[in-house]
Amino acid sequence: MSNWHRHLPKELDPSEIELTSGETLPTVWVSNWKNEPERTVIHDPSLGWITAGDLLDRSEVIARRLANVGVELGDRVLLSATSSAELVAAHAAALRLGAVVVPTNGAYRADEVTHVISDARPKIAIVDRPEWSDWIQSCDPTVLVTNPSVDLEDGPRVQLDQIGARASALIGYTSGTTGRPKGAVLSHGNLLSSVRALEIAWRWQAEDTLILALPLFHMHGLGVGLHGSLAVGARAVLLPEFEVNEVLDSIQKYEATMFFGVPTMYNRLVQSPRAPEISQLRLCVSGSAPLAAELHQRIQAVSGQRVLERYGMTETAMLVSNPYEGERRPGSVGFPLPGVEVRLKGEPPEILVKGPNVFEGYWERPEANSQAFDDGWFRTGDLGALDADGYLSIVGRAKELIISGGFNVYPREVEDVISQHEAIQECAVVGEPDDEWGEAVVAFVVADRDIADDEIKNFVGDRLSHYKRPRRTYRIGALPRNALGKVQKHRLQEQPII
Ligand code: MLC
Ligand code: AMP
Repeated sequence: MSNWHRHLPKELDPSEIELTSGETLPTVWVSNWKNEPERTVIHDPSLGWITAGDLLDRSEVIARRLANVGVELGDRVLLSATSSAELVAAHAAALRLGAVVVPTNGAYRADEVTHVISDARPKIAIVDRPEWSDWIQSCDPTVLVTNPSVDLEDGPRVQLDQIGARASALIGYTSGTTGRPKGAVLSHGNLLSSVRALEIAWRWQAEDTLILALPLFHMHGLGVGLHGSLAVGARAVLLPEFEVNEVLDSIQKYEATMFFGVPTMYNRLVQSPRAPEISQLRLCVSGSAPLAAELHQRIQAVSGQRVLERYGMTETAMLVSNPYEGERRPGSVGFPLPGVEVRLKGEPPEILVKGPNVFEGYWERPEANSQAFDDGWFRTGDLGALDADGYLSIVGRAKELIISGGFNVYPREVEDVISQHEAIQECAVVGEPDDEWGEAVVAFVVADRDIADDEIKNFVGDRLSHYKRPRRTYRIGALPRNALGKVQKHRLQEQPII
């Protein structure tokens, strides 16, 4: 299935499309910045508008500082901070130097941080949470820790923008279909081809202004929102958190044209009496989790806005999107993006993908890599169906994954923590349908005494990110198991609650 011509403007001949030009993210960004240094590109929450020239200079200064402390081509640089122009400059600096950025969720607690540190072995960590310093240094005292402004000594001039499209740009931690979080290594070619496809499909232009309230440490905010804006030479207004009135005020104030969000954000927006204000945007995109058809229709009823739903993954960047022109079908993710091939295989049918955007493998995980690919096709772990018009829908998951408010939660990780609780004999964690979060994390436990929801919530919250905490805990007599002793999660809801 590769009917991606359905994304192209009528005047564009498919043979003219070049997604992989051999360039890298920073060579494209730097060329834009040099062409128009006075142009405003990023709106920082406290500093206001930052120009292309500022980013060019600032990223060079930081790159020199990084090189001065020994960061070399291919070294990993961990980045985790609230959205700011400083973070953008640090990100660009690391990439310009040929280092590999490891974006890391700021909600991570000690064990999650030390897992990434010991696995990726970064040379430096640029973070804005003081408690992380101790966690990082306790795990690897050789990692230098600094803040997003990278207040290190200035260094001499260094060669920048020297690497090629095949060089690694990012390692995004994800559990994939199984196991502990592993690093998906994405090259510049992967990431650039993906934003080029979006540029064409979504008619993204230099005149656009995006309201970017997504965090800059996952594919959606970073790989789509930030990378796309910088590659197109457009503007992005960074909001450090998602707050409905702040988003709506920013749309007015900065004459925004686009908003990208997860379904939970749209659910909150549509409840505001000011929701009709989103009608003035040229494009609203939803992704990272299923957008309920009912929510899609409600947004349209309230604001006239036909949200464009798309589908992507950490390992692949963006894969499939509803069309800019033509029907944006509620409950469907649309057609493969330019360059992307999609097929369904097996029973139930799993979505397999190929394309210049698809990563080459997980960081130092040869075994996981051989399971992740099927004859060159990447196995998404998502189940799909195609309708008669060629629209793809995601109908389920073959992988054990809960998506809560757009963040991924791996039940196994939460189960491992709950099992350490003194009163718990065994437990199983699943996602429950939830109007606000899409899915809510809930735990079923076998315990020798009553267990309050808050007890498990706090126990997990001390050890894992806040969004992994079970919202509810149900005490049951025994976990349902099959003849082989495997827990039957689909039968948990049938169990009598004690
Ligand atoms: C916050 N909370 C969550 C949560 N976010 N609980 C479950 N799931 C979440 N995602 C908790 C808080 O800790 C708090 O708990 C309570 O819920 C209310 O918090 P809030 O202040 O209302 O939440 P807020 O900070 O506004 O965050 C909501 C959100 C955020 C939707 C803005 O979750 C978010 O930024 N989501 C986007 C995730 C994202 O970027 N995903 C992209 C992945 S890339 P308490 O106990 O204090 O009340 C990807 C690939 C692709 O998937 O295709 O894009
Ligand atoms: P991540 O590992 O954070 O990149 O999450 C990727 C997963 O998010 C995919 O494998 C899907 O299960 C899910 N996902 C992303 N976009 C959508 C969407 N539009 N609809 C349903 N699921 C989605």
